[in-house]
Amino acid sequence: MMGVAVFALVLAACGQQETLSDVRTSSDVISPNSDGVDDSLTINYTIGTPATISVFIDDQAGQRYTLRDKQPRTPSGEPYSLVFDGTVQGTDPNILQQVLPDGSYTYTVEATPVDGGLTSTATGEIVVQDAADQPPSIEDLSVTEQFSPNEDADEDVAYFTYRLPVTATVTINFTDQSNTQIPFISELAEGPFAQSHIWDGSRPDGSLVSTGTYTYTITARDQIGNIVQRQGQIEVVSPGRSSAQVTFAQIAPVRVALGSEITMTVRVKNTGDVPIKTQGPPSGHLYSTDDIFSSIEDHKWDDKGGGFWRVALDWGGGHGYPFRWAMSPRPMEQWAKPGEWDYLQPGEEVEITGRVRIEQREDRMQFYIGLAHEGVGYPVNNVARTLVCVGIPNVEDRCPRN
Ligand SMILES: [Ca+2]
Ligand SMILES: [Ca+2]
Repeated sequence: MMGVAVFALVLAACGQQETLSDVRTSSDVISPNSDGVDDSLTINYTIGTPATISVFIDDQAGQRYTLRDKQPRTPSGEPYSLVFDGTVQGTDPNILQQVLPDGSYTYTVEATPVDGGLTSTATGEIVVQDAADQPPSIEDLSVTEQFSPNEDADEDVAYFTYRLPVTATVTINFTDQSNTQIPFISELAEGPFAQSHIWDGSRPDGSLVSTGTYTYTITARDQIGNIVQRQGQIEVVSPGRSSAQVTFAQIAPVRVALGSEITMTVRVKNTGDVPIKTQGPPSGHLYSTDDIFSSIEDHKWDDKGGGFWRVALDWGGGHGYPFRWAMSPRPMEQWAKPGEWDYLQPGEEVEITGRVRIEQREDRMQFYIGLAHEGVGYPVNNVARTLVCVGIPNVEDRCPRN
């Protein structure tokens, strides 16, 4: 049913165009719940002289919500039409936009002639019912306060965890101290359950942010039109990328008897700008070809993910570098964390030896060296390929001489 407004001021002068006339709504009732029925209405008005218009919604307790604020309008025979979907600017700083709760409301249209005449005002009633006024609040929010994205396997990422009560579209941005915005999560539809995101300190182009304090803003918008946000601070400390190069690599000898050892000698240099974290076993450790790094010493040296580097040796392909050694020349008792891990500092170059006892009954084995950046990949791969002949008499002719 159409609603017709009451005019507080009616210009009676004959022949003069009324500043504001024909104020009416397309319906008396709105049910903003996205069910396709009465989800919005229009507030229509006609302007007869150049004017600025303001439109307000007042609830019964006197709280006023502004829909339009002193916007210029030119006179027109056609009515202006304002679509009202039941949402207004939130009264809480963390609620950017909210659906009005059920109840009776007064709407007001004010038109003030640009030439300074009297303001013309019209009011009417609308009823909000079956409103979906529950905002998509960001609950149980937990955000890492400080992290150091420098690939040393120590607090390298920041975690965002929260819970949404309803399905919502989520955006997360960071702003730095000069107010530059860094997008992180853009318009992601998320369901009503626990959510988590991991930030590694990089911008969308992959470059790392610099040291400093960043403000995060999480915005959640439901399909009805409720929009909430949460903000906080996150501190980035010592960001950097790790990198290392092999400067020398050798595998010897190239002819061995079954049951004897080969030795890998590798010089490796930290060519990045952050310390590299490395774990064992230590330089000099002896493997058997039946071993794998992850299972020796009761799994003590298993891949821990998250950025440890090691010198690695493989043979024949497809084994995923079963033999690995720490990139530290120091005995384990002298490591940064004694017996567990050590650092290779930026610019530091060290020599690592690794030993493997040949117990596979292969006559010829192709060994090669790499650097394993665990959880990331093999930044150095397949270097110093060396054919090692295992002393089985009938292949003597096909093997190189030492
Ligand atoms: Ca509806
Ligand atoms: Ca770190």
